[in-house]
Amino acid sequence: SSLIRLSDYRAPAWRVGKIELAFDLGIDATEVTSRLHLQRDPTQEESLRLDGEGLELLSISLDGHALSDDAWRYADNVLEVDGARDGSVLETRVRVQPAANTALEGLYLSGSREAGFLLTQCEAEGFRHITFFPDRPDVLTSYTVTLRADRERFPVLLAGGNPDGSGELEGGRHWARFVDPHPKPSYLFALVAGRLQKITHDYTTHSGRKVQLLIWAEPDAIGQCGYAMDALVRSMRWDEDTYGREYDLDVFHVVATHDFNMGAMENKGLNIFNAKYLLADPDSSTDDEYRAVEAVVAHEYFHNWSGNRVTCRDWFQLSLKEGLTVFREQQFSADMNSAPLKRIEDVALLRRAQFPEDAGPLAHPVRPAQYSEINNFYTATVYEKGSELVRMVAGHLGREGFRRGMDLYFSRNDGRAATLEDFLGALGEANHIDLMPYLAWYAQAGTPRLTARGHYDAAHRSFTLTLSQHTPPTPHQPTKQPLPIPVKLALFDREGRMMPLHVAGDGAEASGGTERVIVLDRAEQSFVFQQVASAPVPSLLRGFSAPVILECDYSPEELALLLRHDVDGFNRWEAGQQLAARAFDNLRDGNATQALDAWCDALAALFGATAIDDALLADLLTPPSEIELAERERVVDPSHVHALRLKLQEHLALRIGRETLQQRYDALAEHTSAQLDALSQAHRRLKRRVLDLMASIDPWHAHTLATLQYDNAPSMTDRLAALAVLVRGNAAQAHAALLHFRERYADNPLAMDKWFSVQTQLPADAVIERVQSLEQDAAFTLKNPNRVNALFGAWARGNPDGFHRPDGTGYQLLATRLQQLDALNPQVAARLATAFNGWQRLEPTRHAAARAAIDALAAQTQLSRNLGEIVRSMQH
Ligand code: DPP
Ligand code: ZN
Repeated sequence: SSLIRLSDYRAPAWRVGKIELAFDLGIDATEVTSRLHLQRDPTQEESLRLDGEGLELLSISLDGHALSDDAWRYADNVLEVDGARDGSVLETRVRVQPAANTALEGLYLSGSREAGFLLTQCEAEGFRHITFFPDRPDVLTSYTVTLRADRERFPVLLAGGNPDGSGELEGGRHWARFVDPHPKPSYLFALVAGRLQKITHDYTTHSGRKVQLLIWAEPDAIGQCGYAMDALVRSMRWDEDTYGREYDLDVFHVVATHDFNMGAMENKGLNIFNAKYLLADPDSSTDDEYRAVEAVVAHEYFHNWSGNRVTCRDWFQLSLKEGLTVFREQQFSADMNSAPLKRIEDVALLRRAQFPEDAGPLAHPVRPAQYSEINNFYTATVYEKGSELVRMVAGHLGREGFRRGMDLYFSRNDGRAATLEDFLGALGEANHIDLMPYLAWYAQAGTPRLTARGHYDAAHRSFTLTLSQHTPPTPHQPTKQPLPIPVKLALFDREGRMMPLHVAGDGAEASGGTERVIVLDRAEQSFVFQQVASAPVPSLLRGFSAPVILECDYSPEELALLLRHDVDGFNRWEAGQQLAARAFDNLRDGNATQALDAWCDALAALFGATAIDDALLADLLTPPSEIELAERERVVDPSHVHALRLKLQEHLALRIGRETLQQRYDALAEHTSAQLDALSQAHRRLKRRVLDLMASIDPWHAHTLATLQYDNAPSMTDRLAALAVLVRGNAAQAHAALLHFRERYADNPLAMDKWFSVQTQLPADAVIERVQSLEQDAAFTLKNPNRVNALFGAWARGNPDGFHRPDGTGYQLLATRLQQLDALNPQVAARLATAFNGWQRLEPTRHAAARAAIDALAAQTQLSRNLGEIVRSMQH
């Protein structure tokens, strides 16, 4: 079959020590000449085999002699060549067609034929769309790249590495050469050519290396790159301070494009960004988008060490670079902003995106055992759960121990293609700890359920905490083993004070603190705490110390106590989330209001408190998302979940009170700055939340306020928040505001994406019709991934009630578009198709409709490997 398996890994029989690449660039046709300096593994017999897809072969020669036709074969995207020896030089010339490349993989055109520019995307397997090569990450090669093009049409020529000369050619053409001193895998190759403008910054590393930083964008966007430059400089300094890692070339280029399948790409010395994660200004970007730019700039920069200097042996190890780099990015963002708010955001994302993935037909381990299409494994599991695994290990080692381990990991694996065993091995060895038990986390899919039961023995003043774990079966993994689960905990007394901890069997010196980590590493285990003066309320999994689902039979009063008193912002939020989920159950079952009352009372009290940060308060006032709430249901009716969540907010708003909400809104509305400081952002965040709550009890009044807020908004954050309230409430004023927005931002693609996506938040009975009319809009195109996600992604993922229509019209519309999209861009189609995830647990009517749509899609014979793999997995 076409399945690729981890267990089949073999070291490459042929390597390429050096490659000389030359491009004669053109929009319709580009010619690529490649000279591969081959190295043969003497222990393997295999003939030379090179990957290549969609290449028009113009010539091929070995060691200076044209190859006769019987000396090479091309089949199934593999070129096999006879007669190569260790030290041979293979030269190929091929032609590719950038403007016809709608898959945005390999060399392609971004923007229009007249004004656009050429660029490449190679991860994971795009390089084989550019030239013949052993396109696998464990082949590390030194690159010399020469670009030749018309000077007027392509004034800027960039490739990874250091500049190594440039000059004029005949006929108005010019050339530029780049040499990368660091051997790298082919997925990190990049070039860019076109009419771009730049901003620059001179940076000096701690050790004194001078680096020129250059951010490039099209002329209309170059004014929005300043924030990214600032974030880049802070990222570079942070990696020096925190991990002792410096940049290693003379130049660092970053380029923005509106046509990109992913968020951004860490190509060596030439990062390429989806404009969404690079451009920012207050008039068109929200606070959340600013933070996303900061995080992604940091993420791609951090890859220079975790990914580029130390790369992956094979794609099964993808989380080696992605999980680690997400973790480093999260640490950076926590240091730059508020650590508890960042943790809340990350855990909320994990629950919204990764837990459902781990619970559905697409569940896979952080290190998958097999795949058909690697691009389908750039998932929340590999990235976000992968980061949680690194966080557990880092927590185990402590700050200094982790740094010691990372130093050893980087130095030992520098210039190598490594594995997760290399990673855990180095971290463990530097600390004389065996971390290999954590490998089980990488191999096992599914989210573990952690059950906690407490028993207080008043006579002995002891508290026994019994923890047990269970991971439900996932596709291809019916049985599960116990995992090491670090549980950070504290005990609170009934006045909300933390109690000193004395664990039975502890050395005396470990006793007495108020917080500690215990590790559950079998199916069930009990931990006894002594000298406990009264029956405690345990605060478990503090900081979300392991990516598990905690089941603990707290009473509503106990959760409310933690919500009021926990000193840790994250855990306070967590107690509120658990309480809100119980409140949701109250509303669903209609037989009790204890949790609902406790949740509303506790939040109403906190609403009046002055000591609490506005941004944290805004998060506390937000119940779990509809997706998270649906995850708790055995059978899901998305309309019911939506209605109950609205009810929950209505109860909360009524409990806080109209007057109180209005006063708070008025006070917050007095701050009208567009500044980005933490306090201003916190004001805007709480203002949005308060307006939402007001809309739940008094829509007419809230729409009046929202219209005013829209008209006077000094920033996109306020403007978009107001617009969202109008659209979600299907307010009469929404129409005029949308018209105004469209006119104002017609020339700004990223703002127009928001115009599309906000409208997908219409109430369920109106939204499909709107999606269909938006598809007809002149500004809509299936060829632009951001636009596709802004419309179809925002609708299918962000409005479950509006997507999961009982009559199946939502499923049919999405399935039809997926098929059209697949013919243009398989990667984007496959990612969008994952919006069907969770369909198996839908109530019978929707279940049947979803099944019919998925089966019809699966029956199509033309599906790409990308979409085909997702749809087939979805069926099982
Ligand atoms: N490697 C990229 C990133 O996650 C994704 N293609 O940074
Ligand atoms: Zn990454």
